[in-house]
Amino acid sequence: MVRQPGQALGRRLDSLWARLEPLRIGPFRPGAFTSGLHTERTAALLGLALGGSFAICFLTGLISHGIQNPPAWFLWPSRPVNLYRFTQGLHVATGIATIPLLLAKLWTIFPRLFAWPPFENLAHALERLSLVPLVGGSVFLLLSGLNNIALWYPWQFFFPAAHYWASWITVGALIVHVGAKAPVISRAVRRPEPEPAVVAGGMTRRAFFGALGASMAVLTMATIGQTVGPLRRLSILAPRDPEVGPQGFPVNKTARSARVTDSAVDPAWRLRVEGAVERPLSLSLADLRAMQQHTARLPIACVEGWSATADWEGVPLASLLAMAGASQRAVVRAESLQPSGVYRTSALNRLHARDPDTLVALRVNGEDLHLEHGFPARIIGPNRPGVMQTKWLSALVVE
Ligand SMILES: Nc1nc2c(c(=O)[nH]1)N[C@H]1C(S)=C(S)[C@@H](COP(=O)(O)O)O[C@H]1N2
Ligand SMILES: [Mo]
Repeated sequence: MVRQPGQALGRRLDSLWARLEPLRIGPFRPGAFTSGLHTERTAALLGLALGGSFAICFLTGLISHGIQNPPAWFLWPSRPVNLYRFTQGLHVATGIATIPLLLAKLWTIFPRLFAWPPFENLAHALERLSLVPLVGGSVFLLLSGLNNIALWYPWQFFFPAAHYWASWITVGALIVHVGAKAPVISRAVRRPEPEPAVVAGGMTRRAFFGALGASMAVLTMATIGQTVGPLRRLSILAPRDPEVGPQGFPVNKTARSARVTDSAVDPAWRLRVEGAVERPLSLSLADLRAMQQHTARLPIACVEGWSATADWEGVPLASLLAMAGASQRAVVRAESLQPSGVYRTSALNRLHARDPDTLVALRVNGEDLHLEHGFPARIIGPNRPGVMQTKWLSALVVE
């Protein structure tokens, strides 16, 4: 007889589980979980909803990452003006609504943690192990994202990089998981099992899904007003109110934390236009004010999911580039007075650099820029993430 190593292992596992039988106490007991909701179908339906919300978060997250770290083939347009505001608002709102959804899914499947036998063969063990990056990654993404929009950083790592790489790991694990569960998913979706008997004090699936949907709706209403202006009064849990702050809108990164309180109000301040130009410029605030001004109504759309529209006034970047004799296809790096920090500069691709509404803004909502909003001059352009609307400009370097 040919010995089959797989079978031998299987037999040894069987006898191991049989010997461990007396240890099946507490949650390991057969019948330890009484709710009729811990079923394949409930788990599969919640899984489908999670698949949809993860797809939205992943795609909108990739867009946001791509705009800030563009690969050579990616050219983010400057129109429509509110596109990034929409994709990033959707990213954060979907992430928030996913929190109760993920909790419901984890509750539904958590008895499986105590499934007996723990695994039947190597493939089964590996499939169960793949849940570690899936569950760990999902929880990490939602928690770190939530901390980030609350501006609470109890960690040392750089949030965008950690959030980005964790998303690839999680989505990879999700694809493996969906592949492994495909038969279960199609069975659960196509042939609904009869509604399980309700245990005393238990919930029906309809009530469970109703409560879940209600909590997702309430969380969304309590936060979405940070980007959907008319709902801002309902948004009691939103970290930002888009109408509160100097000159009527919020501040991200204060002048003090950027260490520009002295340099920004120094009368010797000049805006340099340099790099690949025919005529380098050095302009005082009076010079800039004397130039032809242009107004544009544009949002600040922060990566943290809040946004606020304002009326901006200043010199079109394109005018300055033309004055300095830069190429029509110029790519520009905006530098600020801020001595250090990842967001002290930002890049303007050729579409953003030549859009007529991309401004070196001097005024907002009818007043000179408040120091917190970037006095003496800042970049404001259509369809740009907030982090790229560089405040306290010092130089425009043409590349
Ligand atoms: N120099 C500099 N500019 C910056 C930042 C920064 O950290 N440094 N933060 C940006 C971010 S994250 C946002 S959302 C907007 C906010 O602009 P506001 O404070 O005028 O609303 O400014 C951007 N400009
Ligand atoms: Mo931001």
